[in-house]
Amino acid sequence: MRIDVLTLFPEVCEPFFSASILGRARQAGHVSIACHNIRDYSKDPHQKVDDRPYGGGPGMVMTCPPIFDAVEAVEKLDRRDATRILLTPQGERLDQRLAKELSRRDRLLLIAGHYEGFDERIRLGLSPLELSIGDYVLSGGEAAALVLVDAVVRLLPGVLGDAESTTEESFSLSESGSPIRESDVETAGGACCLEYPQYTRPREFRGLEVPAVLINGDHGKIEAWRRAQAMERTKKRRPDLLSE
Ligand code: 6GU
Repeated sequence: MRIDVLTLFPEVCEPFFSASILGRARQAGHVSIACHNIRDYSKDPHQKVDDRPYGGGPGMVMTCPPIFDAVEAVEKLDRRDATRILLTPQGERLDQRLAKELSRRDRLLLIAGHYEGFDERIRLGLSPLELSIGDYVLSGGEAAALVLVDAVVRLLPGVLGDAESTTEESFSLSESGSPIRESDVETAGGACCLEYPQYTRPREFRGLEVPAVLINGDHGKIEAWRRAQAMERTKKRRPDLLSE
């Protein structure tokens, strides 16, 4: 997969893409990620990329020319067709199902804006998917772009080792695309979504003991305990996931 990110802050994005699992995925060649500064495509003498809204009102609006020029120039860097994605709080909410779907594309082109919004003709002319990462307002799309890239790249084949496998974790997807744990798919009634509680050494910390069932080595009992804990936790914290 190839991912290009158009942003006013490439220096903020780049270190995130170089660390940890993403950095390893790039080095191993599972994904190539490039950040591009939208300002480099501004033909304004002061490299402006925003302007005041027609009709008045507060704030500034991202202008069309630098974004169109950046999209067209960056798309030419590779022959594969890019799925264009505009990060905006008005977009469809990103979830695990959507991340999985995006992980099957050859190429993503992310556009992260700042200021009060985008000139509407960016939507009309570039026909991007519009994605949001949740119902709150960020001061720019960069943090959302980082979230999206992380969620997608870790789903690419070979990126996670066995130890980090995605099949047991919260929101792992079954074949049907519903957010249930694969390990719970056979026990249809016991489908649930949030992770069970985890413990590691030491066995006792400030008076808090590791549950005895985890130490006894009875894997059947451990499995049953984890299933019950996960169900209880999901009921309490995210009943919406069980009603789906
Ligand atoms: Cl994608 N952008 C901004 N500015 N705020 C957001 C968002 C995106 N997703 C949630 N809040």
